[in-house]
Amino acid sequence: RYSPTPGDKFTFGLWTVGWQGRDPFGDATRPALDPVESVRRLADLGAYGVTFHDDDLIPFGAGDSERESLVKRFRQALDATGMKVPMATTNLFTHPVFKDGGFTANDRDVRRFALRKTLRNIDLAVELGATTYVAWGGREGSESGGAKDVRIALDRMKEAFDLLGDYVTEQGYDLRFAIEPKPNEPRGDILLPTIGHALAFIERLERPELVGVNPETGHEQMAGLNFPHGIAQALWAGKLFHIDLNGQSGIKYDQDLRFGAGDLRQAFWLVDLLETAGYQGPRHFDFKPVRTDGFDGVWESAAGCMRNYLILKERAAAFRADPAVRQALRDSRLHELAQPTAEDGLSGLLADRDAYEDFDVTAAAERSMAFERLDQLAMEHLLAVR
Ligand code: 3MF
Ligand code: MG
Ligand code: MG
Ligand code: MG
Repeated sequence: RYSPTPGDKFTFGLWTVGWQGRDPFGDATRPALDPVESVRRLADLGAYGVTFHDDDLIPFGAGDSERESLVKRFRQALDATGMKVPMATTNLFTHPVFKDGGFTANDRDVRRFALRKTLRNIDLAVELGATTYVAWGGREGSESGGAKDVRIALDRMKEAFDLLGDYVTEQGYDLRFAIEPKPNEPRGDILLPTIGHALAFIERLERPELVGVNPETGHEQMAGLNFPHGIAQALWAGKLFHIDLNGQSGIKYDQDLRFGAGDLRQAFWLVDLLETAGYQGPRHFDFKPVRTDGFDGVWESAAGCMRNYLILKERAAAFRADPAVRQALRDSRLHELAQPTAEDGLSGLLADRDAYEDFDVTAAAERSMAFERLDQLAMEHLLAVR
């Protein structure tokens, strides 16, 4: 029970279990982890695949022969375990050259380098079978008002995604991009800070069909937003290409707790949403095993992410199947929300005296929405007491 299998499509970034515990105030608390070891351990735990930044696999600045042999070893581990690489991404934030950004650095040379670094890793991503390429612009932003002309920076951001879209189209790659929004950290303010900003940006691109979003639980919650609501809008727009699942307790630094920690209620509604909306993509965990723990905690928390997802999936299904919940949903008139407001059209609406002239506003105002009963039932299913 609650044991993951590859069919659950759970994936992990190499940088998650591989995080050594370095933070702004402290050094590493764990030794480096060999990507091959991560692949093996995650396969043993029941994961479907792994994802990586170019630099997670091949150290920044490595020569061609080192690169080749590292990729070969990695590919052998994938073949031996059956693990997949559904997504890859570029590190445009660690090296000091990216201190003012990659695609929107004021320094043009840096922007050209960032694009070339990305294009190079796209080739590898496709070779390894990835169909999604994530772009988190962690350094695209500023700490002060005059340092970035945001309108011009967005022109440069658009230019970058248009070029990337040209490249995959010219190469005939089956690869789509997913922008990962984040409000701040490491920059004071980051461009495309939320799901909504990213969705609006995408529609201005030359090939909007190639670009969607990769929202992360904690990133939206750092902005005080409701993650399931943001995911629902991304689904509604047909743009949920990928997702970063983790845990966050309120508006503070990016905690990257294991999935299920932090805001448990939002985690419940999120799993309910993903499972009922028919989301087919990987359930990707982008978390950091707490730096207080050794490797015991690393593998414990990786297993915990998957286990918690499966527990919540079971709880959400029990909630949906409960006849009392079905009645409560009717009492709360969710079925009415699903009806068009004016299927009779504008003329029908204008001619309908019941809609306005004869409408009993007082009676309608007095009808209870009965939401408290519904939410109590959800809580009791979440706590497994029903
Ligand atoms: C930072 C992140 C990133 C992105 C990663 C994938 C290092 O807060 O979430 O993780 O997820 O770059 O694109
Ligand atoms: Mg993050
Ligand atoms: Mg995070
Ligand atoms: Mg992330």
